[in-house]
Amino acid sequence: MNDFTTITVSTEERIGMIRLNRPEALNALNAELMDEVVRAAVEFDADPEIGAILLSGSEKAFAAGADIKEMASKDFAEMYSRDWFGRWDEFARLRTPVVAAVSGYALGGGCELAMMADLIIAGESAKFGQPEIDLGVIPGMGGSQRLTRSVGKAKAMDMVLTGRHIGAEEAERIGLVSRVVPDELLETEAAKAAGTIASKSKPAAQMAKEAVSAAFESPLHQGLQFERRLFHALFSTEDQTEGMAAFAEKRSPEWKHR
Ligand code: CO8
Repeated sequence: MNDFTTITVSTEERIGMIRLNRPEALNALNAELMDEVVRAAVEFDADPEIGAILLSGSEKAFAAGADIKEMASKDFAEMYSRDWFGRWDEFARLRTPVVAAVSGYALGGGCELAMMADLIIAGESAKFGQPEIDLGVIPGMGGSQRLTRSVGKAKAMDMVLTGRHIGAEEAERIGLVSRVVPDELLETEAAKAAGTIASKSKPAAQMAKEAVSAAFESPLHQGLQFERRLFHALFSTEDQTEGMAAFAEKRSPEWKHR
């Protein structure tokens, strides 16, 4: 996993780290970057030694959107027949929990990519927005759907129709991000959160992600039924026995499945 040109990839303990690295374009998402991020993430997802994936950008930009220069001359037939950017769905379907560390601009596709992560940890400088309207288009990587489910109609309409950027504090207030931390602590705090997730029982963490994700995609009664079935299923794992025994014995659990 080292033949990448638009990202850098590394591992630290049980965390798979992917850093967007196109500084000349503020990490704008082009087709090559999408292929590389998806390839690296899918490899981490299949690696039993990895318990969480950490996605980050640079100090100035997580990602300033889809690459406008790459898209500008395309026509409908090409966008449609190549299902432009459809591969991001593979990233959204990862089973390993994903933490996004966002500082600077997370605009358009950058905001949408962050929203594919399970936790967004933002530095105080983070700016989120869906400014596609100013390019004569609309969000195309989930902005009208995931954003609306996360923050509700009022704020989603405001962002998608006006294109205004919101700061980290507002993003946390409306439920778009999980936590805001000082910029200088972003990397450490995001790695700490990813490390905490990676230290849990892996089947429990994967099922927790699956269950919360189901709330996004199904009616309440189906989501509740799905959650309950997953909960039942976890009683077939050694980690359930160990976790509950450790609680009763007032000690830390030793997970068998990580
Ligand atoms: N695409 C391509 N290049 C970009 C992008 C981008 N999205 N953003 C910045 N760049 C480039 C600039 O062109 C510039 O390059 P150069 O030096 O060669 O001129 C370099 O990055 C630095 O940018 P700026 O000089 O503009 O930096 P500033 O600090 O002045 O401004 C901003 C930073 C405000 C972030 C500004 O760059 C900007 O407004 N960028 C565009 C933001 C935007 O509109 N994003 C939405 C793009 S559309 C989208 O994301 C749709 C997603 C869905 C696609 C789904 C398809 C199915």
